[in-house]
Amino acid sequence: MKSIFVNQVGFLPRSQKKAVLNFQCDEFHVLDEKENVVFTGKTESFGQDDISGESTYAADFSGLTEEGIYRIEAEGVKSFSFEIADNVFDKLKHDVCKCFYYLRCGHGLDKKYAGKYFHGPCHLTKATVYGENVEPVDVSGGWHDAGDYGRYSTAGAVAVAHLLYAVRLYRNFINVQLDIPEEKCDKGTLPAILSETKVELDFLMKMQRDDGSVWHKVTTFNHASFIMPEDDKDELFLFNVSSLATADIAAVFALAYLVYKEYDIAYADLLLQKSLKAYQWLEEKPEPLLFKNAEGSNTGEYPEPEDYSNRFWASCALYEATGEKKYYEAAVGLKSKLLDYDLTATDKGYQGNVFTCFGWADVAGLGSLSLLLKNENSDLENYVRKCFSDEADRLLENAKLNGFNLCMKKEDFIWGSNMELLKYMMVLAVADYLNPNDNYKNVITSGLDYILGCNTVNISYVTGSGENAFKNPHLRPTAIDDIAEPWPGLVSGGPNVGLQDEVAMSIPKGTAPMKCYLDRVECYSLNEITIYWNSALAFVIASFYNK
Ligand code: G3I
Ligand code: 9MR
Ligand code: ZN
Repeated sequence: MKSIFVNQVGFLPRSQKKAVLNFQCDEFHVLDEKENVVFTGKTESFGQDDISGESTYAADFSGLTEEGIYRIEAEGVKSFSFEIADNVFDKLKHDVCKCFYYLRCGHGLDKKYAGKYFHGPCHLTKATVYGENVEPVDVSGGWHDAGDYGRYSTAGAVAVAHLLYAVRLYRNFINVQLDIPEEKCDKGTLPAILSETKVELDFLMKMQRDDGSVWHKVTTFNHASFIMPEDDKDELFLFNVSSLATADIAAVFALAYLVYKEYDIAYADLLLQKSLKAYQWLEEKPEPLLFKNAEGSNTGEYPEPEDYSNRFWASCALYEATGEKKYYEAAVGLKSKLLDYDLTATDKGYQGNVFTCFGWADVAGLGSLSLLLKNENSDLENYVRKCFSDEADRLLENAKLNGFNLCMKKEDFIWGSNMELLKYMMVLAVADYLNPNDNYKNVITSGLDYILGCNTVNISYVTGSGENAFKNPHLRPTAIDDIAEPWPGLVSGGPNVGLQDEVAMSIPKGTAPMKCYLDRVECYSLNEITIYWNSALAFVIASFYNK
């Protein structure tokens, strides 16, 4: 079928603007709302690539800078509409951040703030410490992880970190308005985004044991069936502590200390104290304590093969927070371990430079951000600066290999491929922060174009953003709440060649990576949502507000 793929939200007036066609044409036109031709251009043929499986033709209309709502037309084929405006991403920014509120666990969602998506209190019972004969523990609160109702420490720490590093690097991001309860009652105390991250930080504090270690997760023994959160009454379990969770919590609390101390010194001090306690536990237990699901339990595992990147992040974050040399030295030691691992491991969960990784497992990139923010010209800081510029160069090269100017390769189309892309866009944003460069900006723009509809399934991967946005996330409440559309701002996991659920398996093997996607509620391996996919997009959008 002849199609024109375009970002269905739109473009900033001065940014690169392009659509991608899968057919040849003499000329393409940009039409305004009254169907007047406001721009005419010729396409550039790329040929076929191995991620889209299509012959592609790029239609560049960067020269159109006037604000308005438009479509692309060529040979009678029309694209979905898009906007050019200075505030084109304002709604997206709001929606993507508001999702954390909708995912809150505990006291329920109020109609006043959640509208028709309100629900009753959930998961307030105390959790049984799995395999131990001790008193059950109150770990209420925080955010549901995803389409399931689990709450996982490493995933939560990383999502909070994306948001807090965004606040630190891109100061304007702090002004995002969210219409959440705290924005009304704490006005003047905390900016809304920090009220929202505090919800998760408060929960993560409860996940820490008295000895400083941190439980890996709290979930029911098996995933709930498709029921509302308030109806999920199964026993909650706190599963084993891990050095992964303990290190991530040490890191994110140290980071949060630096952010919250401007607003609430008592809360910031508490965060630092708990961070130090977690770190002390890690010092006393230098061997990795990894995580495996308890026999028979099927909730998210978030397994990692080593804990070096987690310990590296913790050391860098505490170094930034305290200035104590011992943390810097620990980070230098962990740098060597990470390099050895990078050279020898066969089960690496990342492509590219390990010191620029921002995922739920590989978190050394977050440590690198703490070093960059320390900004004292140390050897390690200069080393990670170079890592960002090397990795950004690799990504610019990737973008030349397909017709979408997309910095992904076929290996990146795994479960949560949209996050693989968003992590790369974060790297490019950091590289651009360090050394502003239009090439970085253009590849970030192409990445956002892809997320918002410039892809071969012609779908925007953010609910409520774009004429043809996905509508059927694997998300328990929206699957059963009788409301036609999910709330806006959710990021889909996206195409995955692994086809790891039953309905995904209906996609023929060998289908082009970009097309391995279905907007089906059953497809947890293609169409789930999670907090750390939303937070990664929030970081990227924040980078656009760097004024
Ligand atoms: O590390 C390997 C890499 O070496 C290999 O080349 C590549 C291709 O096969 O796979 C990589 O592993 C992938 C791994 O993520 C690390 O990225 C696995 O295939 C992939 O199955 C795994 O997916 C994770 C999924 O859980 C299953 O474990 C997703 O990243 C992760 O986001 C997702 O998380 C779930 C939680 O468990 C439960 N809550 C919902 C959440 C989102 O779906
Ligand atoms: O709904 C679950 C989703 O959140 C997880 O990412 C996924 C992998 O852990 O598992 C989903 O639950 C499925 C379960 O694993 C197998 N039975 C079907 C469940 C979804 O309907
Ligand atoms: Zn809940």
